[in-house]
Formats: sequence, structure tokens, C-alpha cells
Amino acid sequence: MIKSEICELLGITYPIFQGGMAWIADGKLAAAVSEGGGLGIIAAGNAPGDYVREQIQIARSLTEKPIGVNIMLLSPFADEVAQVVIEEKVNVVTTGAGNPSKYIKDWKAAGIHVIPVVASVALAKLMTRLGASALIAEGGESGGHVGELTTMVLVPQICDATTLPVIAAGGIADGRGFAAALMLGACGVQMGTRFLSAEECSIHASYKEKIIKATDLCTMVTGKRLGHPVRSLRTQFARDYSKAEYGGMPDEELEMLGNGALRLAVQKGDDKKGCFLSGQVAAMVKQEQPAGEIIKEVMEGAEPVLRRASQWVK
Ligand code: TUI
Repeated sequence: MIKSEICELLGITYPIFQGGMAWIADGKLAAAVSEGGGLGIIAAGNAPGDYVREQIQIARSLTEKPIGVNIMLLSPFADEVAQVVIEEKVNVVTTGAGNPSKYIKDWKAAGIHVIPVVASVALAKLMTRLGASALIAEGGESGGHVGELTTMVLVPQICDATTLPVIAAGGIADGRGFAAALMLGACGVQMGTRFLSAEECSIHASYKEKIIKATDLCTMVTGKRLGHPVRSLRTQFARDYSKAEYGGMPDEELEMLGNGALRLAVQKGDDKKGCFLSGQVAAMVKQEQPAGEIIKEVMEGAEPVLRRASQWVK
């Protein structure tokens, strides 16, 4: 049994968070992950407060275990959702794609654990000073919005910059990745892509199939020119977008091309116009299985790896 300080802090059994994937991580998936002993996280994405409230209530009807909400700070509804998480008394708030400083005091006053995603040492130091409970260090192997640094490089630097527990994210899909994250100084992991194949994950069947069939070089990053790099499967849409991006399409037209693409992938499985967010680990996702089984497999896989680690020390 592997336990770490984050388990005690949050009241969870295993130190595994499920990533707050926009349009994907709903109340049903989050509840399944929390029931499985990890931390299930509902994604607010670009949705309004009412949607998030409804998903929190769905999760609460399915589990009594702690749940989290991820607030995507570029969302036009971020202020509204920041209030909803207080009213609904969620246990944990994670944030992404920005700096959550202005919300932290109110969340803490409401007894919420604040765990921001950081992609730089500067933000890690600021979040530590402002009273975050822990930090998620997410490297650019992850799906969706990506920072500049890889997990291997980011995690140790974040660990050196903070006294808080650090959760590693990006490029982790099995027990080996979990064990490696601990070696880098993290005390837990967050996985997004691995949970795309969960039975309780309600994405379109063709999205799941694409993830399960993916091979090593199946993802790419687009959107750098507009300042929001995003990792997704290398589909027709991603190739077309990349061509437009480097072919000089004006910013407004490029913006339009990306509008609604996440939803088209998740709800319609649209090959031509959908943007299928995915981390580099897609190739390591082999089958559909219950979220609880995924968590057990990762935890059980990590134990022999960690035991064997001591053999290197003579
Ligand atoms: O946020 C994510 N992943 C996401 S958000 C998303 S929705 C979206 N759609 C279109 C364009 C952009 C986003 C899909 N996937 N992961 C967490 C994450 N946060 N990764 C990197 C960061 C990050 C980057 C910069 C966090 C903080 C930050 O700091 C900015 C600052 O002001 O210091």
C-alpha cells in the first residue's frame, strides 16, 4: 500500500487525481474516480456556473467521498464558477491556464483546499506564499493547454521551490510513471488521458477508440501563435489548423477555426472539425475499464517498481 501526505490532507485513499478535462470530466466521471479512492475532479472548462453546480450535485449524489472542481481561468465564467464552488462547498479547487491569486482568500475562508496547476517556478512560489494546500506541476507531455517545460524538468524544480506537497502531471499513465513521479519528489500524480478510457467517461465512442488505437507519435501541439498551445491527437483538424497557423491565416480567422472544436470531438466524435485533446501517453492506454480498476492497476504497478529501486544502491 502506497500512502502519502496528500492522502491524509484531502481524505483520499490513493494519491491519484483525475485531470479536470474540459467538456469531459463531468460529475459521473469525478464520482467514479473518488469512489475508486482517488480524487475525482469536475472540469468547469468554458461552462457557466449553473452547469458546474449541476455536475457537483450529480457527483454528490453518487459519492460521499471528497471531490474537486477545476477552474479554467481563461473562461469567461471563471468569476461565476469561483463563487459556485464556495456555495456548493466542494472539497478541492484546482486551477489551470493562469494565475488564480484573486480568488484564493475567499476559497480558503470557505475551507476549500486550493491546488493550482503551475507550469513555472515563479507561480509556484507565489501560490505557496498565498496559502495553497498543494501544487500540481504539469509538464508539456499532457493533453490540452500545455506549458513550456516537460514533467521531468518541471517537477524537481517545483519541489525545490515550495514546501507544499507536489502532484506531478503530464506523461503519467501507469505504475512506472507513478513511481518516477515519486522519485522526482512528487507525492502523487494527476492523470487525464488514462481516464479517457474509463467506462464512466462519457466521451463519444470514436474519441475513446482513437485514444486506445493511438501510437507513440500520435499527438501534436497547435495554437502556439495565438499564445495558447494545446496538445491533441494528430487528426485532420490538427493538421489543417497547423497549416493555417504557419501559413499566415489572420488571428481572427484562426480563432474561429478553433471555436467549438473541443465540443465537436467530445460529443460528436467529429473527425474533420473536432479537436481531440490528448496527452503523449495515449499510446499507453490499451483498453476501456472502470475508473476504480485504472487506479488499482496504477497503484499495484508502482509497488514492485519502487521496491526494485533500492537494488541500484550498492
Ligand atoms: O489548463 C490546462 N489544460 C487545459 S485548459 C483547456 S481549455 C483551453 N482551450 C483553448 C485554449 C486554451 C485552453 C484545455 N486544457 N492545464 C493546466 C495548465 N495550466 N497547464 C499549463 C498551465 C498554466 C500555464 C500558465 C498555469 C499557469 C500559468 O501561469 C500563467 C501566469 O499568469 O503566471
